[in-house]
Amino acid sequence: MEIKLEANVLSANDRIAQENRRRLAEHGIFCLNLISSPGAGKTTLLERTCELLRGRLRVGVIEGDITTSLDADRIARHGVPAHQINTMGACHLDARMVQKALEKFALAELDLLIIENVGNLVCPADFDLGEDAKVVVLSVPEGDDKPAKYPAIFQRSAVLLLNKIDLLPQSNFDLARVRKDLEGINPGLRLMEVSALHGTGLDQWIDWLQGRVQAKRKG
Ligand SMILES: Nc1nc2c(ncn2[C@@H]2O[C@H](COP(=O)(O)OP(=O)(O)O)[C@@H](O)[C@H]2O)c(=O)[nH]1
Ligand SMILES: [Mg+2]
Repeated sequence: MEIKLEANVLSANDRIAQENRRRLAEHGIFCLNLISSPGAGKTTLLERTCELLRGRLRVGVIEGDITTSLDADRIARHGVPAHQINTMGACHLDARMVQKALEKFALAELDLLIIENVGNLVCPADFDLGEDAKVVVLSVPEGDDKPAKYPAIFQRSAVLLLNKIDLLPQSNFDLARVRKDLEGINPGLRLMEVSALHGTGLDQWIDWLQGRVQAKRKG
């Protein structure tokens, strides 16, 4: 019974996610669902991304948090349209929340929409929001065992941003172990080593974004 209910909730979510996907495609907008544990550096990465794409791509951001508009405020300071969703306790965003948030954007004026999901490596993996791709952020202090322990999100993502690479010298994080585990989980996953704080390794991320936005425009 419990399983059936979950299946129904997920299929209702998938229907709305498809509507979101159609809506975004009409405007040629490339959309990402950014997922990590709390504190991995999602908002810092988005702030850097907004700075680096200024004058190149028109970016919009949806921020998901249980409460507060702290993250949307951080993004808005960069002159980028940002809307906050408060889930009031829910551990993930769902497609309906995103559908409502889309109303607040001038979609004709966007090339790229990034959705920062609620900080959590588990539930967000199961909910399609209508994005083109999921991007997972893992940070060095979280430990090298996380892909093995939470494989679903690593399996379903197109890119892994390994953030806080500046902290590698002070940690026992084993990058070779992560690469080996990922070969079993998702050999196609693009791993990019970055430091959002220091702005290192972000060229490949910006190139990837620009390439995907261009491909989406051509449709
Ligand atoms: N050392 C280091 N700290 C970082 C880096 N990126 C983010 N942080 C810090 O990690 C903390 C959490 O960052 P935040 O962007 O709010 O993470 P979020 O919860 O995933 O959105 C903040 O104190 C950031 O300054 C990084 O590349 N290196
Ligand atoms: Mg954040």
